[in-house]
Amino acid sequence: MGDIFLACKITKIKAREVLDSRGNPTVEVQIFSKDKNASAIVPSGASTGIHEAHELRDGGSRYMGKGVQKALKNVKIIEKSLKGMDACAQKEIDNAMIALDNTENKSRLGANAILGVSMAAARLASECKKMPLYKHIAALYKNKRLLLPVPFCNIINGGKHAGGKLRMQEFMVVPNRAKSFSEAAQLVSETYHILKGIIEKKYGKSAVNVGDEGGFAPPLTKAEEALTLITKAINEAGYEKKISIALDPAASEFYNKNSIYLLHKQFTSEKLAEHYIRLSNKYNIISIEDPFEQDDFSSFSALMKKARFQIVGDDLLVTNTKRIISAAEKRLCNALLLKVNQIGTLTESLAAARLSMDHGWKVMVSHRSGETEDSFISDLASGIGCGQIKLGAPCRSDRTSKYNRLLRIEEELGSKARYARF
Ligand code: 2PG
Ligand code: MG
Repeated sequence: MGDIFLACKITKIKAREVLDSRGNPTVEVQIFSKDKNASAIVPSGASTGIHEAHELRDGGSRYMGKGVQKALKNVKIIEKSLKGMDACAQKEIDNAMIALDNTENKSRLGANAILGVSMAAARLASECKKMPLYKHIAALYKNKRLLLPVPFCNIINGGKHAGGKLRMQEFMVVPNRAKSFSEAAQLVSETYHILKGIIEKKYGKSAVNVGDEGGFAPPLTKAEEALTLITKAINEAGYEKKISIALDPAASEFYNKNSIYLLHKQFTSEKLAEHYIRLSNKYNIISIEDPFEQDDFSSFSALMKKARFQIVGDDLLVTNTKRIISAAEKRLCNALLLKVNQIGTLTESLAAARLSMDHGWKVMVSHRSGETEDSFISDLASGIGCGQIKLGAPCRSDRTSKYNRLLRIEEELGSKARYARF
């Protein structure tokens, strides 16, 4: 035990500015022990919830104001208080940063500075313990049941992630009846390519350019059009018994202050709820995320009473235990979307997952629209055994890095690998 402690002692923390999948700067943190080092890169959202932890950007003209030099300086401040600590002591590390920041939303040091350190520490700890990251996370979470998650794969991009008129943000295929993660990846990839052919035939070559999460962004206006295309692709692929559909409308983005939701036409929240139910009956939709604006609680609670699909809270919950407690009391949803950068530390992310599971909710680990080659979330989802992960399309390295990491985890687990069911 003493040896492990010595090997995991943090000797240096370095941070650098690197680029994310949209070409914007983000924070990479590298943590060193005597003879090892590990890095992590922080993702970034576009349709961010107003209650998320603070992402510190420099302002000014450099990188159109999006530089992260201030966050890098703050990593230096963090380094002073973490040097000498054990990288395996995730809770102590994260609590020390939370105390140092001492704000409600991590606005002093920046959630991007703090999260980079938190994730890199977990990786260094896993190196020191000579175990894969997912096993280290499973140990932190006290989970004995490793599980390859069902991927929620966003193959038509709308809203803020694409340039068209389609206001709902994400149209996902869910291979929930595959037998393994590798089969799931195959089903999704084939369906994606068949969808490409269908879109190209109908709308021309430029319609298969992709949005921020690797999904296609054809010139559509209504959700129904996207759902019809996807259903056609699933059927042509012959996977109607193995693949379902999920949506993330990201409704905070098309809500106006007069309580109106602006899709291809105006919807009151009651009409929008009816719209979701109709779509779910017609198209085999099993999950809808953020169906309403982040503080439109009464609409969430009304839909929960009627819906048979899973209702996921993203902007609604922002991976924040306070919002989870209040949403559970009010029965606003039945699943947490877990995004590490919404809250800013691994420890708090794990607490959010635990609390949600204790309430009988499902947990879906999620990427951000601004991603990198870092596949941390694949280990996170497998380690906590939550059974669901939201990825983009099986296209572009920022997205496929997560698929590929899950394929490797499955291979590594061999006969012990188990794929979740939905
Ligand atoms: C979402 C995410 C990820 P963003 O709304 O769920 O798909 O988008 O990272 O832009 O918030
Ligand atoms: Mg969302």
